[in-house]
Amino acid sequence: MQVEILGSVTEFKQQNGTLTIKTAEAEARVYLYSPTIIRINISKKHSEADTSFAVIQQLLTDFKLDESATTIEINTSALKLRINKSPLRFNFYTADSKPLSEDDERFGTNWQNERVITYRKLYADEKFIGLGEKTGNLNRRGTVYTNWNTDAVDYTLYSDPLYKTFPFFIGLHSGLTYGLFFDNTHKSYFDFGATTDEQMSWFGADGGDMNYYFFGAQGVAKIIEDYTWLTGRMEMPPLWSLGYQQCRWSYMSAKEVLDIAKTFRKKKIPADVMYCDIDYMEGFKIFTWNKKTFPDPKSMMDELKSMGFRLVTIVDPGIKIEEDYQQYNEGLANDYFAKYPNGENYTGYVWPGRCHFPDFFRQDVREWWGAAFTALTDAGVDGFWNDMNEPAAWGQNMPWIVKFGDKYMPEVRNAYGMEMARATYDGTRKILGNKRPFVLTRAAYSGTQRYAAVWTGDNTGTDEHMLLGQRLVNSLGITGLSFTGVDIGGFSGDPTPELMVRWNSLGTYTPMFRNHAIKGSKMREPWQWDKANEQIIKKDIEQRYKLLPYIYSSFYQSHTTGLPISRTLAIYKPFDELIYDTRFQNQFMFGDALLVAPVESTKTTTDVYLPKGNWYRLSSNEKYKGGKTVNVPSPLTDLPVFAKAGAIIPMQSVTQSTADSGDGILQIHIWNGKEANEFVYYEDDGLSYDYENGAFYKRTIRFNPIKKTVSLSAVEGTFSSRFHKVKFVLHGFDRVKLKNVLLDLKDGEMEVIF
Ligand code: MIG
Repeated sequence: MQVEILGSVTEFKQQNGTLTIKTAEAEARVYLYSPTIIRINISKKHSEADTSFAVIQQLLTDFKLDESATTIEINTSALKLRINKSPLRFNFYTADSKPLSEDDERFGTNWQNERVITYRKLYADEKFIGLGEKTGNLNRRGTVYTNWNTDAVDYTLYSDPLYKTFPFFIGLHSGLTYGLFFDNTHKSYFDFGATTDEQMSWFGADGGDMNYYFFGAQGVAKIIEDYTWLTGRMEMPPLWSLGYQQCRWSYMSAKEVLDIAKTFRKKKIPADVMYCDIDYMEGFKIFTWNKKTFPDPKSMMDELKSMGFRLVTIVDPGIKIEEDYQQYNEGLANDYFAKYPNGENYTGYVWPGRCHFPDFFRQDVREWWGAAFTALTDAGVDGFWNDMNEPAAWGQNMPWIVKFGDKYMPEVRNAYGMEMARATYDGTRKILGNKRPFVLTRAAYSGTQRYAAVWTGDNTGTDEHMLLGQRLVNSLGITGLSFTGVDIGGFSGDPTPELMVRWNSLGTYTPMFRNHAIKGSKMREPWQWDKANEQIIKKDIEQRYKLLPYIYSSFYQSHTTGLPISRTLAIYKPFDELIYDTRFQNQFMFGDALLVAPVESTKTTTDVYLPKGNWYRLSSNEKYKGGKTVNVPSPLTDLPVFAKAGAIIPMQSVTQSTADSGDGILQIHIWNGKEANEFVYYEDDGLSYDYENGAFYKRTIRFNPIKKTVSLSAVEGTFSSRFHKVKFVLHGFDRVKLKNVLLDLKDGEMEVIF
């Protein structure tokens, strides 16, 4: 094998927003997407098609070059790209010339046959965060990762790869931040200085182009904003999907589904969603119902709906090979399945037995797949769970000679799950008309946030997995995936009652709050854990429902800025060393105002690191001074959660589901602080796309400690709030007249002096 390292520039030209640079080995192209985003594409064989699964923005058609004898420079208001001509190297600086990220002078970009790698200089204090669903520590320095979407059955705390691919990371050094998105769906590799004598970090792939987007904004949040501008942001989720979700592999009959739903209502434990895992189908055939156990899906759905429940049903990609099965016949007749190069359909074994796999890379196949959901929507289902889309087949090794679209499996495997989620989303959105579908997917690639929520697959019922799960959720948030969850309780193994209780309390503060378990495990519903534990779990689920106005507004923030709901403290305090300490690395901000410290079920006290500033324990209003570690009680009844001084948190009274209209009182809770603060409150019908046409209710809540006021700006949007009164509740204020005031909610500006 030969190594070819990029040599010297032989010629370059700029045309239509593209700077093209030639060397004897390859051709590099440089494009500007915004003053903070520059794309580099280095290739031996440029494809004019230049498609991306992830990127939805267009390049800028004009930028200025500064040339010297040895360099070509692109200078924007925020960023300097200095291109060395001999040899060709790409070095990024801030506008005032501080190094952000530079090629390794010796090796830069190079090839070993088809494999393409870029080596970069490693800075002494450099840290790395990102890559989404990856095990290991928050700071990824000193570790290596591979992207190759995998059905990671029983994964451990160290397994890699898992189900998803997000080749995007953020580097932090010298008080500066940068981001890098390597948009390449081949099997890819990242080495954050693991085995390079602390000299280099590197990334590359088995094939394709060295195609990356460099982000030069300062601040982790700003980089996430830019990355999600480039790859898209989530839409507003259906409000019901933010309620409590009860899943299991599987509730075996309509009767069992209904019995569980009724028990929630009887026990007054709030819940919104029930699930049907694979056993609702006839012989695991996608888009069928088992006629014996689910004889009348429509009436089951009607009954669920009358109780305020929604249903999510699972679909896998594998289409059973069976004569007279509609999807098989149609797929065969229209040639919709993935193939070998000789034209034979690929066959793999999954739950239904021998299966063919839809070629989701084709528009016609996606449309066909999407239209088939009427089998579920006709009954009234509006949630769709996409499993096994790595794609998984028994043996876990789909031959590399299987073709999807015009590409072979190794080139596009990492995007298969995304394309399935896209087909599911587009199809069901069309069928449901103006109603928001809920799509959940296991496999994903960058940009999947446009179509679906994700969960972290088959975890295990241990304390270590609960903490790892939180890191996965926090890390997914860095890569644009805001709507995320883990199987609460752990998919495999039976959690102890203590762990189940603790994990549920963390579920309150997880973007998607879903309890799920493997076949054969003990039943997991909140009432399976003795009376005392049931009461704690109930309280935690109630807390989720109280917080829904805050959570929904936080989703709106994510929809508009890309900031996740669960935020690693690296977003908030990237240069605070202690947040990377393995004792504190699982901590996160849940929205703008709450800091959550996950803690093992076995610990009744725990150390928490509170960043600078003042904090209040949410459960007691006890005040803490930050900038240090504190030891706090952490009984099973009270997960350590802290409100930031100045926090503004809109809440409501407990409801039994999001369909329940509640008492009509919007509570605005404020925790005392020295600095003024504001929060954007957002509401809409929670169900339709009317918000895209102005049918929302939005207002800014302001807290001003100097003027001693809390105010609401005038309403923006045409939607009428479901609340008709507003209650201001003040915490941590000693000498004020009013701690609590109830007023009629008016559309115009409102202000209270306390
Ligand atoms: O081969 O549908 O990760 O959540 O319950 C296992 C059965 C297939 C794997 C999913 C899990 C789901 C299970 N599925």
